[in-house]
Formats: sequence, C-alpha cells, structure tokens
Amino acid sequence: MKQSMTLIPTLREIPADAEVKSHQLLLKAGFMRQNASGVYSFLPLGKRVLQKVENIVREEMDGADAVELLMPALQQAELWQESGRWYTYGPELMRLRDRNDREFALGATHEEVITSLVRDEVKSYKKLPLTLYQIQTKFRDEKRPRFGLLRGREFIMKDAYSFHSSKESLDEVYKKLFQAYSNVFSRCGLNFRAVIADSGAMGGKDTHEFMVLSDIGEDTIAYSDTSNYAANIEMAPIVMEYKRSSEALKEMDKVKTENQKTIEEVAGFLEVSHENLIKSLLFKVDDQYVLVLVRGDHEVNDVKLKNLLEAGSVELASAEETKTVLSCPVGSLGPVSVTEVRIVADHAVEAVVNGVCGANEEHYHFINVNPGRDFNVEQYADLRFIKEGDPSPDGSGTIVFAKGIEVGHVFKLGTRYSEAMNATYLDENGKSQPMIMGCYGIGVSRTVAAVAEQYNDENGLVWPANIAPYQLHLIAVNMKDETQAQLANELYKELQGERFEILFDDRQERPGVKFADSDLIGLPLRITVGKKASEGIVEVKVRKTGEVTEVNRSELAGTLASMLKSI
Ligand code: 9G3
Repeated sequence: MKQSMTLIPTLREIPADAEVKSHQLLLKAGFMRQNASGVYSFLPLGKRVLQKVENIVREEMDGADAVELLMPALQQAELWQESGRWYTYGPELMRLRDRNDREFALGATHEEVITSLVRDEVKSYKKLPLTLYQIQTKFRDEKRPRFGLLRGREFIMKDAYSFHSSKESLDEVYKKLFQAYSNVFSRCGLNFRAVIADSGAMGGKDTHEFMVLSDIGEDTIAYSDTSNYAANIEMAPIVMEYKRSSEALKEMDKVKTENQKTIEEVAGFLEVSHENLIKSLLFKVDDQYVLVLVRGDHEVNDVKLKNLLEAGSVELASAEETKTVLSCPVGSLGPVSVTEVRIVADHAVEAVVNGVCGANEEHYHFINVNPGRDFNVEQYADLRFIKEGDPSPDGSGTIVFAKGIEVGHVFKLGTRYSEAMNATYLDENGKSQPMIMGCYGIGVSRTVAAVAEQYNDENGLVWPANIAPYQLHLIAVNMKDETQAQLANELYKELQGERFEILFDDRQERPGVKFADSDLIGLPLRITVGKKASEGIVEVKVRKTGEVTEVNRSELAGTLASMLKSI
C-alpha cells in the first residue's frame, strides 16, 4: 500500500484526554479515532491489526472444533424476558424500540440468542457436543468508558457457546478452549496469566479469566510467588488457620473515644493492634441489611459476601442508612446487642480475644470484647480479601499482587440458560434433558489495545510481527531524487511480488517526518532507500532493537524473510 493512497493521520501532539499509553499511541499514530465517548472508528492501520487478531482467534477456535456463525446485534426483548435478564440488567443494557414500538436490546452478549437458536435446531444427544462462535460488535453502556479500546461502549468480542449432554463433555471442551485461548494470547505476544475467577451472576461454577499483566489493569490478580497459582483477588480463597491467643478473657468495658473515628485513630488511642480490632460494616444485601464483621487489618470481599448469601445485589450501606437502621454513626458500629440485622463474620474474627469494637454509641468503643461471649454471629465464613503475604491457597508460596487487563473469560454455565429457556434434548433413553452449556469470550478490540500497551517505546508503537498492520515500511529519503524514487518503486513491486505486506511511504515529505511517523506506526522492519541507491544498497532497520544493517537489493527478500522469523 502506498501512503499517498491511504489514511494514516498521525498527530504531532498526544491527545490531552488520553490517559494511558495504548490510547495515546493508537490515536497519535492514526490507528483509530473517537466518534463518541467509548465509541471508536478503526482507521485503516487499526482495522488491519484488528483483522490479524481476529484471524488468529479464528484459527485457534476452528482448531478447537468450534464452528463460526454470526448472530444479530438486534435482540428481541422477549428472549431477555425469558432468561429474566431483561429485568436484572440496568442502564448498561442498551435498549431501543423499532418502528412498531417493539422493544429490543443491542447485544451486550448472546446467551439468550444462541440458546433460543439451538433450542429450535438441536433435539437429539447425537448432535452434541456443539460449539458455536462469532466475532461481532457488542454494546454495553458503561458508566465510565475510559482508556480508549480498553473499556468502550461498542467493542468487538469473540463469543463462543458450547452445548453438552454431560459434564464430562463440557469439561473436555472447556479444556480445549482454555488451551486455544492460551495459544491466541501467546501468538499475540502477550504476557498473560489464566486466573481463577468468580462466576458472579453467570451461574456456573468453574471459570477462568485471561489477564494481561499491566499496571493500568483494572483487575487485581493474587498469585503465588513460587507456584503457578493465580486468582482474581475477588475469588482468591483464604486457607489459613487463625491462632487464638491463650490470654484469659477479661471483663468487657466501655471507653470514651471522643475524637477517634477511623480504625487507625481508635487503634492508636487504645494502643491495640489492628488484629485485635473488630471492624463492622453494614451492607444492603438485596432488600435486607446485614452487619459484616472483619478483623481490623482485613477488608470485606463483597463478591464473597454476595456468593455466600446468594444475593442479586450487595452494596455497602450509606452513612445515613446506617444511622437509620442501627441508630449510630458508622465510626461507632459494633455487633454487641445488635438484633435488628443479621450478623455474619469472617473466620479471623472468631479468633479475636479481648478485642475492641464500636459500642453502637457515638464516641464509645467496647474493649475486652470476646465473640461468643459478648456477641453472636449467625455464620462465620471466608469473607475477606486475600492480602499480599498471605499463604497461597494451593499451599505453596505466598501471595503477591499484580494488576491485569481481562482479555478473555471462560465459564462453565451449567443449565442456567437452558432451563430458563427450555433448551432440551432427548437423551439416549428418549428422556428430555436440559443442555449443559459453557460460554467463552475474548475481547478482540481490547486485545489490540493490550498489545499496544505492552509493545511501545519512547518513539511510538512496536508491533509484534504476528499482528503488525504491515510487515515492512519502505521509505525513500528523497522521492525527488530520480535514482532513489526508481529503486524504491522497483523494490515496492518486487517485495509485493514476494508476498510481503508492505507500506510504502511515497509522500513528498521531509525525511525527518517520514522517519518519525515510521517509528510511531511501529512496523517491524523499515527499508530505507537513500544515498547508496545508486549502488543498489538499502538500509534495513529492526524497529524493536533499532539495529540497522546495509543489504544489497539482490539479497533483500531473503534477508527480510529470515529477519521476520526471528523477531
Ligand atoms: C449485559 C450487560 C453486560 C454484561 C452482560 C450482560 C458481562 C453479561 C457476562 C458475559 C458472560 C459471557 C459470552 C462470552 C463470554 C462472557 N457484562 N456479562 O452477561 F446485558 Cl449490559 O458476557 N458472555
């Protein structure tokens, strides 16, 4: 492709509202442009990278015996009413009415559509297992779109759905797709981890997220410093025993804590360690209130709380709500003689001896509080976030945190949708059974941004050869110089003939501008036709290392081919 024929509007300045590298560079290098908040156009270079990622996804999905189809983005409300999700999703689900005033959703995901399709077309166990996938635009009206393609409101997802007549069959396909996902992200050159994730509202049990390690990731991964254990921090279970001190139980007493509100202040004033404090937080769980207790040095894990109570929604109660429900300010909350709400506690609380907690009276705390003697807990459970330094749940090593960008997510759904939507098959005994399902997503446009996030330097993008928009960037230092222009045009034709993907900067621009744009766009190899054109000698520069070699035009194709294999 000649640059005089395409559209690569590089910018001199970094756009002000772009906060992260990938967002800045994809805009600056002319790969994409924003249309609206969280809504982007892929310009020609961006589209080519997207295409490369999609092709890798297709190859790996087809290699795992999945079959591609294409479902509509316009989804009838009736389907979402059947699954119940029409009522449980809020403003994030984009809804519209057609000319006959019929209601539709713009597809945020396709469990309902695919289940209704398979329900109608598959009746016998002989047709199972069946794994279908699509690569398609999704719509989710994010409250705070940000970081460019990393959190958009319209994005490209590969979503796959598998249907089974047994759990073993689901496990088999899950494993195959798990491997396919690892292949996809490895081939994209990404440094990723598969982490145990929380299935959340998706129902099924087993689920993993594929996380690209990045400081700007929104998710926190808890991983072992010695084994390959890795889990989303929301999910990581605590597997440690809490030792209870052998000191004698003391008389509970109420003390004035005039100006101490926070855990820090109370601990400092009463000279107790955080491990000896009991923190009480009031949560609104669906339509009831629950008092949750954790040790002073721990934090409540709302996802574990939600899963324990099998709740639809879990929200920390506001200060006003707390005042209304327990008639005391948040800073003085405690479990002693609380009867208005349920009390659940993290296991660590059970081992507190002669602890401190709020006295449910402003400016007062209790000391020498002992669970079981001074207050009751309806249920002890693992309700806290894992911390760095905690023992790894798999028993080897200790936990370290890292930030991650979720680029893939695989779920074992079970029969959550097939039962809700009556997607059944006749088993070998002619008995009607609900299909067992799995679902598997890759954020394709998000993957493009994740690669840009991991592959850049002070001069711009540095694409891995596998997914670069083109393999070669051909530049003539001076297109007005007859010899240079002629050699450049000849090489352009020759290398295209050799099936290289080549971008030819044939613009009448100053060399400095061309070289700066070339570094910014980040193609793997640059061929410069310059003053040695008359000797048939060109320069080849590796973008990643900056290494430059002079090559005679007669060896150019062979040299380029071997260089592309090794970068
Ligand atoms: C919605 C909206 C947002 C959503 C969903 C539904 C996330 C929703 C979870 C999934 C699960 C899997 C198939 C591919 C892999 C992921 N955000 N999820 O279901 F209506 Cl507005 O999408 N779906």
